[in-house]
Amino acid sequence: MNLRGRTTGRTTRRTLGMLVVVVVGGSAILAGCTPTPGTTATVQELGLVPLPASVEVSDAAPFVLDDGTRVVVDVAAGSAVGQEGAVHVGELLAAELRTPTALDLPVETGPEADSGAVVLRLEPGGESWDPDGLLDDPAAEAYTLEAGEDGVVLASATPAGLYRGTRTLLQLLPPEVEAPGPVGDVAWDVPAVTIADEPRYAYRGAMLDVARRFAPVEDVQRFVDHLADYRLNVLHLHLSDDQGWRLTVDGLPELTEVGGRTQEGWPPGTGGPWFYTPEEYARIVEYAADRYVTVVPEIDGPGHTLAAQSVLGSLRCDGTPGEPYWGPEVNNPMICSSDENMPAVREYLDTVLAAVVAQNPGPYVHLGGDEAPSPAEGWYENYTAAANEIVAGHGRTVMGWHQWAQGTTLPEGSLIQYWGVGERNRGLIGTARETADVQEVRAALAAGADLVMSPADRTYLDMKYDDLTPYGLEWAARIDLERAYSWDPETELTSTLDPERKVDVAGRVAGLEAPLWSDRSYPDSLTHLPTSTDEFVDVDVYVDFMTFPRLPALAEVAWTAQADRDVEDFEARIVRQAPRWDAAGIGWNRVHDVRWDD
Ligand code: TNX
Repeated sequence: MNLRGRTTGRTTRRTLGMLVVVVVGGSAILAGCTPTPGTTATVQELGLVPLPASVEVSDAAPFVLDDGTRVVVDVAAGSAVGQEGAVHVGELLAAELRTPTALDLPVETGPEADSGAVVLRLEPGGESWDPDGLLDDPAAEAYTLEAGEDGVVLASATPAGLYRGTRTLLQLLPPEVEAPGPVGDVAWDVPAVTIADEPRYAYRGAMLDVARRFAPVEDVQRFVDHLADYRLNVLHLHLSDDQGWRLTVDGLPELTEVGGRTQEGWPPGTGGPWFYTPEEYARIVEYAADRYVTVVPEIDGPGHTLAAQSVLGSLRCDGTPGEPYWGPEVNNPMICSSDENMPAVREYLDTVLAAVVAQNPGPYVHLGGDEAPSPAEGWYENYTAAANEIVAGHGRTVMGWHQWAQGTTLPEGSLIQYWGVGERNRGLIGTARETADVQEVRAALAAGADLVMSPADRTYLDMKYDDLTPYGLEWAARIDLERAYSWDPETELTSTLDPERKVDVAGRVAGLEAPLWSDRSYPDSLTHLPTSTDEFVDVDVYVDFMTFPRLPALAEVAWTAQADRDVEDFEARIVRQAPRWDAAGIGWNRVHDVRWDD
């Protein structure tokens, strides 16, 4: 029986991992509840996504935001960094609420107000928390939220936890809270609830491929908003590929001068420039940091490097630069990382990775490593060894796609991103025919790396949903909402045929990431290649359509305990998110596997 979100009278209660079930007269109710009918919303009707760890709804009066409401930031505890962050979270929340409500909502610091306030309280315990630290502790983002007639109290030991709690608070308010301008005639009610919440995984991300299709700063910020609204905390940017180079590199200005002139399907002369100046990139990093979203920059190699090869002849064995590339192929020739050519490759990596580190305060540097056809023994290993050493030398943590684990020099504590197709890999796990994907994951774990799960047939946001999806690809799967939702990162590498055959990932899954590649951001994407750049839709149109509603589903996979997830319950809650997307002007896909009108 599904107890989730069930109304049991005056109080609806579900508590992570400790549901106390009492069977009365043949039907299960939750202990502590009085089974009398009431008008109180059920947890399901609140429509929170991701579902918090514990939600109690009471039939007490709601808190109503009005002219007298203040935002009070209580920073009696905490480090200087924590206090500064908490004030900042309070200011951000007040600014977001002022837009639709047109209320004053002054922000004050100091001890808690008696009533009529939204209080953000920094609690002791987060003194060693570092906004640029590793994402390895889910408890760092835990928060509690209590709302009642007198006010709202949101508490956490870190500003990141406070910020996550503010996203839940916004979801408790009416959908109009997402509107970009003032909305009249709305009762700005927060229902009386008690929430205690903490994510399942510490690393919860999405990736944007700005190399195949460039996204201007405003569009990247819009994507960050999408992530932040669903309590995700990582923005992985795929900054270089065959078709373009988007990050400026001190000492190698040609990389963006030339590499910023192409994107996939857009040859030189069709527009641009398509790269982030240092100021623009800093704006992205700051915007993300304000929302406690860590930017993970990726410089792909040794494959996916035709853009670099088109300006640096030293990366090719014949010493002459190649042509700029804007075609659709993958598996193109890799950097010439023969023993003889490694000094040149090393110089390139030193220069590029220094620029990456200088522009990214976060702890991770993603080095790519996918789809690199190595023509000779040792080339791939030469490249990974040099890159690993340089990143470690900067005190940063290496990330790579799972092929990166082929190198023998993976530093302990690296993060390896698994992007295999579950349906192709799982049946063979633990047999003599186990796939290279799975063997590479085993090598990564043996080297002391942890995993970020991005199985392509679950998490790839560039896969079509179904027949009706105009954009994207389908090589991994068609991913409808249920397919995105109904899987478990902990058993993704367990055989479908025999649960004894598995990769032991216990304690080694850092989290998950949903990559949005942008190889095909135009309609009829499977039947033809574009003959004109007019065929492309705006980046935000592509992003919104492919992201909603799947990103919220994946955010719940990352946030909510497996035992608390149920696809029917999720569908009942996600339909309540749709009016919020409408209010925010998000061009979401009304996927047919959900009854949106219910
Ligand atoms: C595979 S996933 C790729 C990308 C493509 C993507 C398209 C991965 C690490 N490599 O180069 O953009 O498929 O779905």
